[in-house]
Amino acid sequence: MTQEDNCSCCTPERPKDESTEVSASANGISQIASVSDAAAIKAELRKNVIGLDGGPFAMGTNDRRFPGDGEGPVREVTVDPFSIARHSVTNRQFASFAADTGYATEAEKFGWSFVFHHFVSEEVKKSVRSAVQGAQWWWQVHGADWAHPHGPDSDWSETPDNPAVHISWNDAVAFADWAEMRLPTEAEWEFAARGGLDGATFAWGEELTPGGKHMCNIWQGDFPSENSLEDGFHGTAPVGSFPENGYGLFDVAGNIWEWCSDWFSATFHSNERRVTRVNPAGPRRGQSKVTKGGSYLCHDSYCNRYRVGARTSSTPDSSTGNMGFRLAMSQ
Ligand SMILES: [Ca+2]
Ligand SMILES: [Cu+2]
Repeated sequence: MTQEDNCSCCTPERPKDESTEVSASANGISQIASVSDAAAIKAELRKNVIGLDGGPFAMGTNDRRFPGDGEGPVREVTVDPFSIARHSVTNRQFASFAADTGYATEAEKFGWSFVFHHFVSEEVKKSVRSAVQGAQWWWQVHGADWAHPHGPDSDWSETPDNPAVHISWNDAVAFADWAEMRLPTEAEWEFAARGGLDGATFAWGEELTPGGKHMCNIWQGDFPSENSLEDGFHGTAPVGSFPENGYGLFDVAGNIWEWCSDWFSATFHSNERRVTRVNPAGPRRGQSKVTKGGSYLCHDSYCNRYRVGARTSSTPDSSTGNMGFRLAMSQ
């Protein structure tokens, strides 16, 4: 498996020639007994949002470390009022959707997803045949999907309040449709994540660990071999484990990458005359979708994309153990 994308450290993509296997699915469905009923979860999702007034803000950064990401230039962008979830969709919430609809995610249809090597059990290791070139810590694990986040011998119900992962962009949209909500645009996501701080590096200010306090779930130690766990978490943390930002949003930095609705381009937004700065929604078409926030695998030594203006992307059918989503609504 090859991986030419320059941010494969963050989120590898599904190969283009991949064909779907017979669904190994139905695994999520077996959990019906312990799953809350759909109407209650939908009500919970719509209730657990923050209404924001929108307005102008400075979007992006002029950081030059990842030129292929197109973080810059910093530009004034205006968004209309909208509402956004305080935290990403959890395993418990996704289980309710899967049980209610019988929806099979793309990881289930393809029969595999990317799992970080530390989380694969000795037993499952024996069946792993492939890792991502240039990002050997990402293993192709058969039977890994949202319901089996570390592979077939793991189960979502062990971590019900952790963010649902191995969710492709297409899966996230299907969930949003079910909830009668939507994905945020990148501009909305970043407006909300900034929490009212103007042009700050992080969602809480300029210092990564103010007063020595960990503000998000990222990697400490030597990536990708040794995680010293100073923030308390190796993989995903339950949503809301770290302080909320100025608008009351949790985990906008680290934990998991979150999908936005926009197609990704590194340059589209830089042409002031040709693109709108009011409610921008990205290019009309593209190859990959924007993701924001960074994940539990980000470490300053190779990837500090937990900065609030950072971004990367992945193809809409890709899934990994560090990608999920949060929902938004128009007002
Ligand atoms: Ca961590
Ligand atoms: Cu990263």
